[in-house]
Amino acid sequence: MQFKTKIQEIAKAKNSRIVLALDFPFQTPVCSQELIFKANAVIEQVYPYVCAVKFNNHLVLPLGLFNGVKSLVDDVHAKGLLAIMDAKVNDIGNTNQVIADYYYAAGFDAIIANPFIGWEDGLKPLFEASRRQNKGVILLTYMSHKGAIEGYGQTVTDPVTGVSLPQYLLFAQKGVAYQADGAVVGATVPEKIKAIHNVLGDNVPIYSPGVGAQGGSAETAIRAGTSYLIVGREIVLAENPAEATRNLWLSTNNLII
Ligand code: OMP
Repeated sequence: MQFKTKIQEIAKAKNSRIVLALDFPFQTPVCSQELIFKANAVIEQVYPYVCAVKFNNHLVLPLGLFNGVKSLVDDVHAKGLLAIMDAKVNDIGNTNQVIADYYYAAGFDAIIANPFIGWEDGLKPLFEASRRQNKGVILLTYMSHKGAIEGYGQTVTDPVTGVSLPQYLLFAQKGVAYQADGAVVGATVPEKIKAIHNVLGDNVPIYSPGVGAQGGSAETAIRAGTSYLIVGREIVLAENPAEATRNLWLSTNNLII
């Protein structure tokens, strides 16, 4: 089963479109045991309300992939959730494939990549390696921060068709052509979500970070076409992560998936 189908089934069963971003603030000296304990505690509290967990450098750098993160990925799976690696893969194809193979060996179900690198000798080997291992590739399409306009928002001319259009719409078209498992579009830019959703239709689900800490609204994003909300600090830094997640779940679970 493809990653996008797997996550859809879990989301439907749990009536949740929330992806937990398991990001903790910088802290030294690194105490791996404490960090793993904190991460386990958050997973334990929020798993009933989420469909997946996204990992970032926040945990891979201090813990290491096989020394700490893998045990958390195992824990995520044991809770019936999927694990996404936010590697923002952005290199030549051979390097991308090695990066992905390590993350997949640690058990990750999908990886986030940057489409600016292009297909031949860039994304293609990554997609091929991912398909072979039945893993998903999610492509950045319009990021949630202000500076995203400088890259994802620029007007470009498609070298194949000669047509001028916004970069993010060209990335959306490519996401459909590559049969990507998802497109990341910031919850902070609902008008872009709408425009990208028009191109993606039901083929590629939208993942939106930027709710809460970055100022985006979950409901507005969903109404614009988002399928999954990626939420970090609003949950992880909350006094009561379970309550914060449950509140977000309650405010979004009546919106049709
Ligand atoms: P919070 O802002 O704390 O909810 O975290 C958002 C998470 O989504 C972080 O892990 C970011 O690195 C990630 N993210 C964005 O915030 N914006 C993007 O455009 C893309 C991502 C991402 O790829 O997940």
